[in-house]
Amino acid sequence: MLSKKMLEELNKQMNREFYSGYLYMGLATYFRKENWNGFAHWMDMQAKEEFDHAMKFYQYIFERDSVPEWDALEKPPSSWSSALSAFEVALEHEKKITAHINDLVKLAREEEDYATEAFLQWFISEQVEEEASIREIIQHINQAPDSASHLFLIDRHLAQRKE
Ligand code: OFO
Repeated sequence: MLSKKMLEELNKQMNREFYSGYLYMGLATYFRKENWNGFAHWMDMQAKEEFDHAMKFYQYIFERDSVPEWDALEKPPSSWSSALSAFEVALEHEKKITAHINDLVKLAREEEDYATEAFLQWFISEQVEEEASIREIIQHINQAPDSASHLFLIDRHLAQRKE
């Protein structure tokens, strides 16, 4: 069974992952409203990933003979000033999630909860990938930040995202 503290912290993270999904759906809505359907598709796929992350925590908590608890989710923003600022917000959000995952690993080590530490390793690698892929999109946008045709090419490229 998980310790009380570990359960509380894993539970918070489960709810943060659901919020991440909400945030990406807010971003998808913004891009779709602006007719950037490739960016919107990329955000849809990202939201699905986040809901999968949340479910990994949900299932893991049960596997450890504990019960997850649902929190109310904050309303995500739904408008940004540009594609660049939308992706910058996503990157800042992911950095915060990375810090939370690192804190969880620290707690697992302090508690000598090796199973939770092993469970969290997948998230450590996932955060490296997520930050890198968002950073790459920001770099592409920044190659010609004021060019609509450049943004159009990135939009077409992101429409190809499969998973
Ligand atoms: Fe974006 O990786 Fe989960 O939150």
